[in-house]
Amino acid sequence: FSSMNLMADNNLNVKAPWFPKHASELDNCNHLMTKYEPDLDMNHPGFADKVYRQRRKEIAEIAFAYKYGDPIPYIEYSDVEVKTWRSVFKTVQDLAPKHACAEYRSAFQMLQDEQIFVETRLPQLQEMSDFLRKNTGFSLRPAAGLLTARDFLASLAFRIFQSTQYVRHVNSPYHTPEPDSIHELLGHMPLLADPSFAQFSQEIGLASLGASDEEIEKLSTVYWFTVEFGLCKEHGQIKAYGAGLLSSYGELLHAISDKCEHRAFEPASTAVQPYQDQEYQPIYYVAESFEDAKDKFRRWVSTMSRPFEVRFNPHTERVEVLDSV
Ligand code: TIH
Ligand code: FE2
Repeated sequence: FSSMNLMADNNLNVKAPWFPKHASELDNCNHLMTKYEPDLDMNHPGFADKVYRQRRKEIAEIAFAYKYGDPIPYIEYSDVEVKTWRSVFKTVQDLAPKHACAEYRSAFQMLQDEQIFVETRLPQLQEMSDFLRKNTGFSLRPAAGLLTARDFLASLAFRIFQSTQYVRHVNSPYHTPEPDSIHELLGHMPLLADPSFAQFSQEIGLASLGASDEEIEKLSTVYWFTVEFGLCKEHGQIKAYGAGLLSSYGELLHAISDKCEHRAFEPASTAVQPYQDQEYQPIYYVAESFEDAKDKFRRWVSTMSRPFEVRFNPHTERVEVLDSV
């Protein structure tokens, strides 16, 4: 370590909240939000379904036990789970050619060519992780449910995506307010295989390390309106790149209808736009392109107050901290 790093570390203790410096420290970044869980929320479609709740517990245990470096445990999905997957998969196959951005379509095709995306079974997180690693260096860890924004964003800094592994309830295949493996697989994974998008995701993560609570709130709002619900232009047409749109037949059709508002993506204003996560969004932000969204995002991040810079070293999977004052 250089003395500069040591100094930065000392300063950080007083100036910034703790954050992981190595990918293995993500073992401590798995705090859950207790929102919209089948055990706690009477409106959850699984609330009255004992079998479903038991299944959710089983799969959550796997995520809690997971440690850095472990292979991701294989899940034997039930017939009901595969049925849910199949019905969502088919709608995506129908809608994507017309409404998904080019980067999504091309990764989707690769996933089909490699037989990872097939109608008859859910992809396993481990095979998906291997696929991503080959394409962009991203990899996956299992998550038990919706994580706090700070923990979730921190993992992106290491090109690691924390992914749920359970399946939404069979009674609500076309929209669920909580993340599930179908959302992760069909919504997030194709774009994490795209180099430009992977870079954008990692930059949001890097910006979050050691940020204040207010800044985390802003970054997660930007994440929400881009990675989750973003639209972009392609040859003058509006296409979806947000994972929450691509995994939800219901919301995708809503987002391109005239029942919602489209605004130009502008990080400073997007970051302070309140949002809810129970229903379809009333407002969507439209980027000119990923590259343009990245440029604008970078310029905006550089106005943040953090008194140090971070740099990811892919050889060591370590984040290096550089004092910039
Ligand atoms: N609403 C999405 C779906 O039904 O697939 C899932 C989520 C997107 C964002 C948060 S949860
Ligand atoms: Fe998501």
